Amino acid sequence: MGIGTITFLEISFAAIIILWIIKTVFTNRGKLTTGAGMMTAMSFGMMIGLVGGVIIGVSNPQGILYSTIIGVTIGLVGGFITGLPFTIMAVLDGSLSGMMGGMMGAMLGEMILSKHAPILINYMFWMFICFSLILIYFLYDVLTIKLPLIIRNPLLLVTVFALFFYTFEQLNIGSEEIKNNKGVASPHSAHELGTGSLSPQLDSSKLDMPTVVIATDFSYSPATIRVDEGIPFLLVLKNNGGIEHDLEITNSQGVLVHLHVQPGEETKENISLPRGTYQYVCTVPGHKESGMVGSMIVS
Ligand SMILES: [Cu+2]
Repeated sequence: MGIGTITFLEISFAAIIILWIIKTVFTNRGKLTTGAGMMTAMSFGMMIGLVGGVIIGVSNPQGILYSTIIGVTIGLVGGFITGLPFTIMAVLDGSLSGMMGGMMGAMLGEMILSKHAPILINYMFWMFICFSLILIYFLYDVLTIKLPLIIRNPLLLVTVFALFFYTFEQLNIGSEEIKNNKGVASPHSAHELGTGSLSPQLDSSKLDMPTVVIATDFSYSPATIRVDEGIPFLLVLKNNGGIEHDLEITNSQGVLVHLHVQPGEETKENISLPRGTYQYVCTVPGHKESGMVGSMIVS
């Protein structure tokens, strides 16, 4: 999934702002008050921790422990460095705020559904840009330095807004996708379980409603799926467990279905199977033995 819809241009923009803040703080050491130093270190540490933590949480497949450690470290380093030119108090303030931001960001990044991740990352990214600019205005105000012409130039604001709308455009594509997948969130699987009582209307709804199987550590819900022969359907595997799982159906000809999913994420595949009863299992070693077995009845 990487880092969502953040582009190279946006990353460069953020990098310039980060370097600018660090440069301003270091070149003006001694001229800034302890209060200003604490405020700078706290804001910067917290923001960089939040954004870094969210990005790590979303893109790191190894789980919340590593995301938290990396997120907290990013915030800690950011806050520490920014506090360094000031006092020990600013270093302490920056480091602790950075750790807090990193921890919250990582948790949020891990918890969010993968389809919502680009929206969250973009939101965090633009929040970061906005607060960084405010921080720059603050620093220059405290230093009573007139901002360089480029900042006072209205063109900068125009550029920022243009970039924002450019990203916003991409966000709309994201939400369009979410609208189309709305059915995924509602477990249609409950319908599949009650067989005899299904009305014709409910049957026809299978055409556009996906069949959702939820994997946990270590079972499938539902353990039995009934589908109609000859009608392709969307099989969604959602992982509510803490480790990776998959769902595989094999027969004598080989693998018919294979869906693999990381914790907190979901994958889907359009499938159509001939009449019969199929066993689906998780092929991660030991999982089948622990109970990750289900059956799909195609009739
Ligand atoms: Cu498994």
